[in-house]
Amino acid sequence: LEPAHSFMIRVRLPGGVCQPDQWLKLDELARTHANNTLRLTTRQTFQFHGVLKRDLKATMQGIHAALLDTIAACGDDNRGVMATPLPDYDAVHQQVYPVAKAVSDHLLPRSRAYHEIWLDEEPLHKGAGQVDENEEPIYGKTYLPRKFKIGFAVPPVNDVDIYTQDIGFIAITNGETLEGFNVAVGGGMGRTDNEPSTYPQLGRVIGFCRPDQAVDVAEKIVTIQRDHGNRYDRKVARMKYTIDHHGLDWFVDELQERLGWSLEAAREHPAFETSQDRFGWSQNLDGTWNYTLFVENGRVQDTDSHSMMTGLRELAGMLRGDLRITGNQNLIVAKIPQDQVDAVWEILERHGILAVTDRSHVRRHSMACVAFPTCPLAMAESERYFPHFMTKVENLLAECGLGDTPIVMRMTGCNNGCARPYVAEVGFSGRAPGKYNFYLGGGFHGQRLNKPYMENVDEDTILGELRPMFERYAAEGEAGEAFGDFVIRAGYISAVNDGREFNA
Ligand code: SRM
Ligand code: SF4
Repeated sequence: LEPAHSFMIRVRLPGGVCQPDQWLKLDELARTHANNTLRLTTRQTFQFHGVLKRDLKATMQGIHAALLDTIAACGDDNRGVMATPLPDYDAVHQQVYPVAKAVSDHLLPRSRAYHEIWLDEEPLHKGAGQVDENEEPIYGKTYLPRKFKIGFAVPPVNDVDIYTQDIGFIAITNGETLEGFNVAVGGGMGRTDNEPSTYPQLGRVIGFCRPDQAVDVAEKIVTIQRDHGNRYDRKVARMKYTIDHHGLDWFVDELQERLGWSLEAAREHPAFETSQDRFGWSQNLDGTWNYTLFVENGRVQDTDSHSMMTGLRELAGMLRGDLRITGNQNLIVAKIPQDQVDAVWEILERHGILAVTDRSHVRRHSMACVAFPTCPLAMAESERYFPHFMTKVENLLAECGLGDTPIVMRMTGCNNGCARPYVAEVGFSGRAPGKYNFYLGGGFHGQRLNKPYMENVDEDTILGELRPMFERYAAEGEAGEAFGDFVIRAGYISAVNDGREFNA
């Protein structure tokens, strides 16, 4: 008998844009081969959980039938490329999205192994799965030392946490025209507990490139990391360590040499204001509408209180627009024609989806990673526990007179940082069942790292610590002052603008 091993499958979906017929196919696969849920991820794509080994191939072929794939969604290569999905900035989005897609396509592994293994393509030569150096002009035979991540942000919205990406492209616009991108390099979240040589880091801006130069810039940066990243110790193999080890000046020189030209000086852009999604209705330039839904921790499913999975299936079946997954695990029903607005609203209402969207600011500014029961690296609960924890935080905020204050809170089940907790104003990472490291002082719009405040503490301790901070914030916080800024000004924690200060 074949063992009932079960697997997670992650779809590749650059920029999070999904057509309604693709949604319908993925929904069908989730019901036939996975655990009846779709999981929207922090990198704007779908994960299936609980796919049995014997169903793997059928699921992969089903994903292929939806004109999607899972190539490079995992592995030591360039992962899913993120892009601000805001359709109501449509003129700019329409120019940024194709660049993000082009970078994603260009950095795909060229090997046909995926097609040979999953789609029954005839092996070209050698055995299935072998890599020929000539087939992989960018990655070579041994690929990258570690995973690699790229994002595109459109200021003032930092909904892709641009400074946490290995390469962050920040759109520079002139009115509705995209002029190019400021390029930030060397961001990343992953760290290891009790290993001070590891730390989260923020990307640093090294210059400006035009839209038609972005693919070249991305490729050359990837090759620097390929050639100079640490291949001996995976814990310090991400590009942030390569840059910190050799120095930013060395990196810029190396890039210039590989490009054969220099980046221009970085340009001014409107300040980032938020890392969150704009919930509710917004209108596009062409008169179509978008509705951004809060999907708690990205889990699309039917529950006792709502039938989100069924409702979104019904919606995808009639929608003449598209569906966009945000970097905050939420969903935008996008480009809804005027004559479908009432029908979309009726479906969302009838399935109880609107009621789930209408939650407190603090909850809608929150994210939790998957963790138990599917993540093999989890040390504590995250997705299943965080909603209960958030209810306690909401109550505490109300008791402290802070009402519906937005605070960015994020939780992960281990130190890897899949919900980007180290740029949250308040972050948690699991240490053991019921125990978390507690971080404070991140920037409201992802501009600053937080710092370890307490280690290995339980819920009572966390809430006990937060109460006096919230009370002081209510009494002493200045107008418009974010909680993450307040805890620094009030002396609870020091500011971390460079990851090398995180463990200090
Ligand atoms: Fe992640 C590994 C889930 C975004 C840093 N991540 C994993 C694995 C695959 C566990 C494993 O290796 O066996 C998790 C699967 C759990 C499950 O049951 O589904 C997992 N990561 C996720 C997702 C689904 C979290 C979520 O709740 O949405 C996100 C999927 C993103 C996607 O669609 O591609 C996810 N992971 C991230 C992010 C956030 C981001 O990329 O913006 C990070 C931090 C950013 C970064 O990479 O610096 C992240 N995941 C990691 C790491 C640590 C990497 C490091 O540099 O140390 C691991 C473990 C590893 O690579 O060794 C990891
Ligand atoms: Fe798993 Fe840790 Fe990532 Fe959470 S942060 S999904 S527990 S690897």
